[in-house]
Amino acid sequence: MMMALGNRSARRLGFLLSTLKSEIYVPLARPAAAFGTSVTSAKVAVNGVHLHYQQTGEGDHAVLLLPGMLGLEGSGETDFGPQIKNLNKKLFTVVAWDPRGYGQSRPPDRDYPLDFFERDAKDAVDLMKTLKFKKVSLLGWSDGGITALIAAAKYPSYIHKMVIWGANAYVTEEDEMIYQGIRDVSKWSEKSRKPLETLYGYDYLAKTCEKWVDGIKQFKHLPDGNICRHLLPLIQCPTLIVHGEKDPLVPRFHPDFIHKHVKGSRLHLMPEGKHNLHLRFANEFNKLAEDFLQ
Ligand code: TYC
Repeated sequence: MMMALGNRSARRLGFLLSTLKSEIYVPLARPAAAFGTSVTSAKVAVNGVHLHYQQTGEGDHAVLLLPGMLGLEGSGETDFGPQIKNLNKKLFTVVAWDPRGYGQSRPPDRDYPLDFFERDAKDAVDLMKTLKFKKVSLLGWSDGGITALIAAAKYPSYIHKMVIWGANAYVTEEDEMIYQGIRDVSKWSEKSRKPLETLYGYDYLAKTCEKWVDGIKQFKHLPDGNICRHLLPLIQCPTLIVHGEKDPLVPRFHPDFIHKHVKGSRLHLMPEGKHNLHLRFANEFNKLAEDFLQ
C-alpha cells in the first residue's frame, strides 16, 4: 500500500472520518495524510461476509477493480498496483476489492458452487452500494472480467462503463487443458507462486487452485460450456474489451466472442500483451482505460 507523508491535521481528519464510519467499515490502516494519494484499507459486512477493499482518489467517477482467480498475483491489492497508484485521482475514486475467500476477505475459505461468478457479481455491486456509490464503472481482469460482464448484465442501471481483459464467456476443451496445466501449484514457476504463497500459505493456495480448476470445469459440462454467454446481449453499458495477443491462457476466440455479443463494444488488441498486460504495459493500459471511462 502506498502511504504519502503529509500534514498532521489532514491525517487526523482522515482518522476521524474513518472512526465515524466505523459502524460500516473497520479501517485496517489509517488513511494516509495527503488526500490525493492516500489509500484506505478497510473491511465491510456484505451478504454475510466481511469484504476487504482498498480505496483511493477523490473523483466523482467511481471505478471498481475486480481481480482474477486468487487473484493470480495476489488479491485486489496486488493485482492492480499500477492502477491503484496511477489512475487519475481527481477524476476517479478507485476501489479494489478482494472477492470472498480471496486476499483479506477471509474467512470464509473460497468455494466454487456453480453460481460463484453470480455470487461475486452480487457481492461486488452490494459492496459498492454499501459504500454509497450511486453508480460505478468496472475494470475486470480474467475471472474479474467474467464477474464484471455478469454484473453489467444483471444490474444494468448501476453500471456506468466497463473495461475487461483476459475474460471468457464459456469453456472449451482447449481451455480445460490449460486449466489442468495450472492445477498443481508445485509445478508453477517460483516467480508466479511466491507472492501468492506468501499471501495464502502453501496449503490454502494449493487447495484453492485445485478447487478453482474443478469449479471452472463444471461449466464445460453445461451446453456450449456456458458461463455467461446468455447474459452478454443484456449488457447495455459502453464496454471496452482489451486483449493481449500473446496471452497464453486466453485464446483469441474468447475476446472475439464477447465483442460480437456485447452490443456496441470495442475491441482493443495489444500485440505484445500477455495475460497481465495491465501490469506489464501499465501506462498504456491506464491511458486506454482512462480515455474510455471519461
Ligand atoms: N481466469 C483465470 C484467472 O482469473 C486465468 C485463466 C484463464 C487460467 C484461462 C486458465 O485457461 C485459463 N486468473
